[in-house]
Amino acid sequence: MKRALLRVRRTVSLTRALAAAATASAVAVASVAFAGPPRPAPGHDAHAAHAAMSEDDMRRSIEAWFAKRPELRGDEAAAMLGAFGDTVDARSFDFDSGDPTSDIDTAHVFVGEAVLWRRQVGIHTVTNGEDSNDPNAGTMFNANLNATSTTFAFTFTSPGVVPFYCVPHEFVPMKGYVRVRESVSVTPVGPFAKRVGFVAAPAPNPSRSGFSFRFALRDAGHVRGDVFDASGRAVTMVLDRELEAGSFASSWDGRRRDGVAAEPGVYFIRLRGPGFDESRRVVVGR
Ligand SMILES: [Cu+2]
Repeated sequence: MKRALLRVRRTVSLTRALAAAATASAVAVASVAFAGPPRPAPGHDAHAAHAAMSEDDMRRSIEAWFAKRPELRGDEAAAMLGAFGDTVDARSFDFDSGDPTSDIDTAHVFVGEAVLWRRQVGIHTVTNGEDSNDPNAGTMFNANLNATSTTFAFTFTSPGVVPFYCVPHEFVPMKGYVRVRESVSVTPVGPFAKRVGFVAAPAPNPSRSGFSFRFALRDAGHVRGDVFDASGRAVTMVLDRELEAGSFASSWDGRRRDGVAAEPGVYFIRLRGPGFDESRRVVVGR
């Protein structure tokens, strides 16, 4: 959310705020029919409506919600042990996953990865669903985010788009999406070769449409493949799983974590497993 909006919000009169509340409700009800990202944010007057909502009002709306749908924190303990595919910050009136162009952000993970929500300020919930009219609201996860519960993590196990929102701020709207993609497949192609790690360089190279490569494990273990750009920034993850000893084929489709094609340029595919940690240079062509 743009900072300027917060400033505007503080100057709006109560009368205007109440009018905006009515508009915001209408917008929220109308929007139920349109599932899936990305959608333009409704009128920013909705923020004004929430200037009129006291902290007690918010607490009451959260309590009423949890009386209807119990808190559901999911497999947080397990998620805490792993790396997070993406993080979402809960700010005053929005969820921010780092997209500066939109008030309604999308977090990106692969199947098996967790999203970590972090409370920056305020009292919120992290509730799955488009809004409280969604029959599935709060059935997958439904967690408090406040001064005592400052983080929430959830591991996504199937591909798709999962909407989420904040109960006391649903009409702002304070919401977002998690897009869950299948990680690139790994295919066993034979017994262990002469060496571990890369056994066939990424090809074709350069390429505009992705790179295939082969690797081998002498011992069973965890293999992680990541793609970095020339300046060392992580671009995406290509594999992250337990494998038996043997030879395998895998690939990078030339896309970033968010599914957008990587810019032309130099990248490195880094492969880490039992007894190896090596990188191969690839060029995404124009
Ligand atoms: Cu909120």
